[in-house]
Amino acid sequence: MRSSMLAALVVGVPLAASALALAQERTPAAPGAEVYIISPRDGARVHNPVRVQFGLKGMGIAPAGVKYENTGHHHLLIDTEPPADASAPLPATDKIVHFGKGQTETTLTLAPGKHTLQLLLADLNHIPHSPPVVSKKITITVEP
Ligand SMILES: [Cu+2]
Repeated sequence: MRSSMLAALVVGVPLAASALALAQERTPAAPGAEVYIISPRDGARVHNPVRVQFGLKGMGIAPAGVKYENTGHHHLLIDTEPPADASAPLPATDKIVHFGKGQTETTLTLAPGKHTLQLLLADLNHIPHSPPVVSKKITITVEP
């Protein structure tokens, strides 16, 4: 009964079926994996250019497109939240910066004032792991 319903779904709604397949392909996070911002510290007052260093424990870094177990690449979320749909590839915007070459630090120029920074690891296809490996969100103040 159940499998015949599923078969009907696959035949009748191929798009939904492929979305389901994609959702099932999420890369598992290594148990206990942790991503964090080494610097700046939460609450820091900084000047441009702002050097941001990325830390990762329990998993490794691989460039985007490279399939290797227990790895991913960093994404820096600037003044934004992680997307609600963690099963979709992260978009590349000025607030979601991909480090697909495997970089572990960057330098930003930000407008003076408060900003939030958060790291989110994602797999070779830019899809967050399951469960997502996401850092604490920090707030920094960029001084003019
Ligand atoms: Cu990416």
